[in-house]
Amino acid sequence: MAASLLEGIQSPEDFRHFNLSQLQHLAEEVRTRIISTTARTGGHIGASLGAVELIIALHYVYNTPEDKVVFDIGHQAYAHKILTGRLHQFETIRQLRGLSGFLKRHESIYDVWEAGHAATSLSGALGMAVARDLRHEPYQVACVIGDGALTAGMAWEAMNQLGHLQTRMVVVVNDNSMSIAPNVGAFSRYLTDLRTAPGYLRMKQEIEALLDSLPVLGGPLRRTGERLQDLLHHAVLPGNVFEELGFKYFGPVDGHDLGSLIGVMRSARDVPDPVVIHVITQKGKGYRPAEEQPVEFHGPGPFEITSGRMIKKPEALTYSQVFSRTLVELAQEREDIVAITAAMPDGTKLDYFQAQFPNRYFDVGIAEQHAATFAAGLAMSGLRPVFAVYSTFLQRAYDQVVHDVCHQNLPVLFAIDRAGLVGGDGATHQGIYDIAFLRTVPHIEIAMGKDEGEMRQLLKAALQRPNPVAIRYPRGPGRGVAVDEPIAEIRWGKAEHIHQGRDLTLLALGPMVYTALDVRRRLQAEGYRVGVVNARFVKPLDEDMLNEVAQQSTALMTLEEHALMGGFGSAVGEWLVAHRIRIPLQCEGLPDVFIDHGPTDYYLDMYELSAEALSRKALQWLKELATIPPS
Ligand SMILES: Cc1ncc(C[n+]2csc(CCOP(=O)(O)OP(=O)(O)O)c2C)c(N)n1
Repeated sequence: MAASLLEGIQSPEDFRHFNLSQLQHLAEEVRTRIISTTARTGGHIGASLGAVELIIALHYVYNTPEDKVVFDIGHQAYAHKILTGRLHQFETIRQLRGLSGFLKRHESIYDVWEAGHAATSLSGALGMAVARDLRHEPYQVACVIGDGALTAGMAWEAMNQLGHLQTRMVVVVNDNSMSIAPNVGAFSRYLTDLRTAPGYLRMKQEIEALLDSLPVLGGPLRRTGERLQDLLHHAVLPGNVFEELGFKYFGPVDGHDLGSLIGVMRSARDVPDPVVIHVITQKGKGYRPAEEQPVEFHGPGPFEITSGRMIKKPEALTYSQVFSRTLVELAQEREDIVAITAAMPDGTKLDYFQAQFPNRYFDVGIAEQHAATFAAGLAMSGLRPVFAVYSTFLQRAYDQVVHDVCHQNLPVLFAIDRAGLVGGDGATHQGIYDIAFLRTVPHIEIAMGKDEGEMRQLLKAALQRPNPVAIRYPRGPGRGVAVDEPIAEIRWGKAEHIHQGRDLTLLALGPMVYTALDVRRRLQAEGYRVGVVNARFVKPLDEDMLNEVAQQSTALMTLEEHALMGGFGSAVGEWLVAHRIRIPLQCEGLPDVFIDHGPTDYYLDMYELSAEALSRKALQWLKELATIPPS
């Protein structure tokens, strides 16, 4: 085994003098490191293995960090982390206080842009390139965007402006024909055509060489000559969307052939106009299990390297699994139910629904905005669309929820997956804002069951409502309650008053109900009489229940795994104020900060939402209340 080149790399400067074979050796070492680390930590291995050569070539050709390389999402950039001084921290990736799974400006000066959501790179990079020009600065700007992210409207909003401004910037399209699942849509098909068109590249080069060889005209005839060249170009070459939009198109180039990549990148770098480099890569490249099962290896947990088997402890069905099974059950009885995902068939488990009802299932690509408005159109025309979407990604479709769904009061069901803390993906993916941003919008109703069984009941009931509804549920396994029985009816808008209590009533949302029951046990042991309400509904609030507990109890405490500001507790507080009900209220939830990656339990503890911390706080508060004379 040759000596390690990787160990000597502190920054890209250290390999800019390498020859091709050294670079290839480096790529292999980086690849091995990604595999051995993610096998232990889990993470975005597939995309990262596919982008190893691409990242080496970028840092080789560009003078980073002076030149800016912007990565879309950032999940594919593990090689970038390893090569920019983070090799020895790499094993901490996605772990508490370790490296983020995405790019972070505080981690490295080479991370010039932070993301987690798709298709922001082009707009961010264009902003940098325009600022550079206005400030007369010399650096180059390149961005890397996947074919999946190019299904997002936002990418095309940026392409539109870039093609118009003709700003100097390089757009690397990292085309592996995969989103998380196989990429979908007409544009994806177009990219496939572009890279597989037989002889297209050769023909293109020959025709361009021919046109270039035409005599250069001088003076007033020059412009006419150029236009004639343009016309001929368009007349004889099959249209290329990028060129039509004003980009110079380089490619397709093999994204695992470092020599070709570097050659093409150098040529592209020296073009003073916007450029697209179309790079063909393979997801999971170099690790057989990830090449063969790209969906499973998009972002797996820990796995066994030799077999590629996932190291998973047997757990209860996940909320997503129960959601999809329930939807199938309901769809068997109701032909009007249709399901939508924005590029997350595996994550939302709608792939199961797809298998049963292929014609009633739509993967719209990474296009949450379109998905919401598409659902509005379906609902307008007699169907019952269910848009299964992670809480964090619904953020992108806010105006569509407000303007198209809620304003027209259409019966769209938003099945909000990953509501609450999400763990390893961290700050950009926490599902802790949706109540706040949905609750203010007229017509929509919002509910969350205490477990997967209640989620089933809420889903069924929601599909009978005449208006938009959001049903939230958390990431990961449910509590293992029975989900095979027929779905029981639930009274819409009604909370479940589990225990009554004179001293304090805990109003809990979602699985926090179980925490509340634990808190109650602890406080009862201290001699307090504590009530527990499973709130279920954030909107409408169960006003009868609120009136009742306000009369029965001395104090109220709300519990939720959501931002405190604007959440369920805020709703309760607003209601009490509006009804001039004077009762001590304490709201428990998440603070006004972005919460990083790390185990959910750790953050629940840190933000005092564990049963232990809540009991401590409640005890303290009850003691304080006892010393305050009644007003
Ligand atoms: C707005 C948004 N929706 C969904 C996702 C979830 N997601 C993460 S990676 C990914 C696929 C991206 O595909 P592509 O851009 O081709 O990159 P690749 O993983 O193939 O390198 C998706 C859908 C996201 N990050 N952002």
